[in-house]
Amino acid sequence: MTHTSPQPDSPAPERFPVVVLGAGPAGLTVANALRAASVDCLVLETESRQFVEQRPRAGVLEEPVVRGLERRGLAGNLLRRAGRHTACEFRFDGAAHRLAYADLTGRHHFVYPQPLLVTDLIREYADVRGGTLRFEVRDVALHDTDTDHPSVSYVCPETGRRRLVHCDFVAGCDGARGVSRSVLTARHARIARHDYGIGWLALLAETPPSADCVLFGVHPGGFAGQMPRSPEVTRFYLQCPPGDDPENWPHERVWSELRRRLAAAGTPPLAEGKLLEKRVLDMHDYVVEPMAAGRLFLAGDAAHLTAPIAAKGMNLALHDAFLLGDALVAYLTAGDDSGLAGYSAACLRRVWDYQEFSQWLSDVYHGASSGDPYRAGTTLARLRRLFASPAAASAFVEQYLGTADHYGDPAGVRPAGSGGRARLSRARAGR
Ligand code: RFL
Repeated sequence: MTHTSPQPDSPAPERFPVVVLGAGPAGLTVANALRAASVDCLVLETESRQFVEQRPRAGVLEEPVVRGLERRGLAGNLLRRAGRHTACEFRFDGAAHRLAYADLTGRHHFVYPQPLLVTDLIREYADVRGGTLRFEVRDVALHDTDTDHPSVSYVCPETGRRRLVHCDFVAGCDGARGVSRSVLTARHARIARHDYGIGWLALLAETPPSADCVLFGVHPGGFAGQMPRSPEVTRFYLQCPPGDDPENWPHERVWSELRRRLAAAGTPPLAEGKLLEKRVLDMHDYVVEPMAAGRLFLAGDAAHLTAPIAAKGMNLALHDAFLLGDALVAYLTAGDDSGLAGYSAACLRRVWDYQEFSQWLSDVYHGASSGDPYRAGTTLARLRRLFASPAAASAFVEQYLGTADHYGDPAGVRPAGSGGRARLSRARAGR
């Protein structure tokens, strides 16, 4: 919420050039970019450090994203420890069909669990680059983001008192359940939503993966997926009715459905293990457009959600963060506002492309179980085409790996000094 007249009971308001909401992949990457350029910022996070460093979520990273992290000095551990995926496998009609994308393109995916990346980014920002980060803050509120003197207030966990922080910019990286999105959508932006009408039971199991790559089981009984996370832990998905109760899925039912839907001749049996996480995701997407207004810039899940169908959410969050971090640095160190002016449009080109890919892939995953013989037939036609036509395979792989070069300059900003401070007001009006 934007309150025009905050009434904090903090005795001494603070000041930082940038307040970043959220210590997820997006917020921490923006914050690290700022600290690398000696720009001060404050990261506010509602959860504890331990919680965000252990929250299991994504694991598949595109090569261009890893290169982006590497260029910013943020990929040391990742490059040492991440797995490399060079293929994925579709299982349908009782057979396994391997798509060896590295052979086609020379490119691969990295597999690095999100909690490890978040741990690395926090350590680099707070412990190495000396950035300020406050965990477990409550009741975060944004103020005056339409003006050039915005501020953020929050309730301090230690004292229970509201504190006020003045700033030049707010980076809203507070995820799908944060507060910054509603500030934009209340007056400045529209939100486009898509509901797939499908649930996925998301599972983490204490077991090694049963194949060296991602498995997609396209089965009349429903989609099933296997995503390796580490030698000890594997993520699985099972299509289920939206809103289903995870308690409807006891251990035996989970493993027998996974075995049934991922069955393929000549493949090793699934290795069963203890289920560490079991939750139902109602598959939906949204996009906030534009992603910025005034002095508030959204990044990551705060601005757009892609259901984990194509493993794109964390990748998009990091693409946004690269653009936003570089744009803020260019403005705050050299008065160049071109990156900020073009930020939303630059992000949204990729966001919409990935949304379209998720939809396409959802049709493939869920067509066979739709109960509609027409959809089932076209799904199988798409799948067969992937393995019969090199052109179809290349088009799929380009989107799957995020390697298309038509999104523009990944740095997103002109060299510092090529723009002018005077343009920020035009940019604000134009968004
Ligand atoms: P995050 O990671 O949610 O971080 C936002 C942070 O903000 C905090 N917060 C606040 N902080 C301050 N003030 C407030 N008012 C706040 N409200 C909330 C939150 O506690 C949190 O720490 O968002 P970010 O940085 O945009 O990153 C997005 C990614 O986390 C997300 O897109 C991915 O996890 C999505 N995703 C996947 N993405 C991939 O690219 N590849 C994958 O393989 C993949 N698998 C997945 C996924 C998401 C999943 N879930 C959550 C549905 C698998 C699953 C199961």
